[in-house]
Amino acid sequence: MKRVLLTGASGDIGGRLRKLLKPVYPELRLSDIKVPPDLQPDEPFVAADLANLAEVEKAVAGMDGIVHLGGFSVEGPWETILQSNIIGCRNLFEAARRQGVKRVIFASSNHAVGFYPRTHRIGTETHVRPDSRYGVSKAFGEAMGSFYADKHGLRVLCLRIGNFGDKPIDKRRLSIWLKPDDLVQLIRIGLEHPDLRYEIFYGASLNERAWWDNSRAYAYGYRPTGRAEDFSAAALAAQAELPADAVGDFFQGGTFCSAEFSGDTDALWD
Ligand code: 15L
Repeated sequence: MKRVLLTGASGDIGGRLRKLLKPVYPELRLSDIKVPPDLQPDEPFVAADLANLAEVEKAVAGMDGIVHLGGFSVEGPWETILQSNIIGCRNLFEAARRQGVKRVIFASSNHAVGFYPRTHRIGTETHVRPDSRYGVSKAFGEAMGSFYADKHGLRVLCLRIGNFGDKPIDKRRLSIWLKPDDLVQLIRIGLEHPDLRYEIFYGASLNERAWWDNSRAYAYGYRPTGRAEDFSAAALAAQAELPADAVGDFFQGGTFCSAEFSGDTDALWD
């Protein structure tokens, strides 16, 4: 796996990841709708609007593998989600098929399953429970990956990313934190493991408070190094400063669940 494309290279995760992936994949190509402000001379860049299939095909041409971070990365208006994450995701997979790409890593999100209560431990074989239009688009991306894997033989890994960063920043993030180095490890499994055809893994580090059964990732050799509990005192102190949120504190997706919530809070189900 030599020629790898990173979409969403100008985003928060993409901006960090491109520097971590470059030593592993020296021919790394970057793409986004806008140029990263600190683009280096040794970083090939192809601008592409994900909603434009012809542009996406140009970005994808000649690549062996794709790490697809591109799209809208939080909740947004339906029209925005539709263009970036539904049409954009379809274009990415279709461009990959047309251009003979072998593998795609799809950046899914914990928000595809955010309406599971925190009392539940879930794996990846249970049905999705999106907590937002954004979460619905991530569930769609997982389905697209499965379809292109079964129908066209593309190898696909979907990563339900928790919260990416140097440390967990509050109580919820103690359960879902993903250390940058651990994301690189997961991506390498997705791009290189010979047995991988279609899988969903959780993008989470070694979190004692995890709500997720990530045994599929472990079966492929994932050995995370980030220990969320090393940061628990600071994360819990930060949590104490946040307002209580009856819905958000009950479900795994946090504020993505409580935003626009108009259900029955007396009947929160378990
Ligand atoms: C996500 O999927 C978002 O992209 C990120 O901004 C965070 O909100 C993260 O989930 C989270 O749940 O903390």
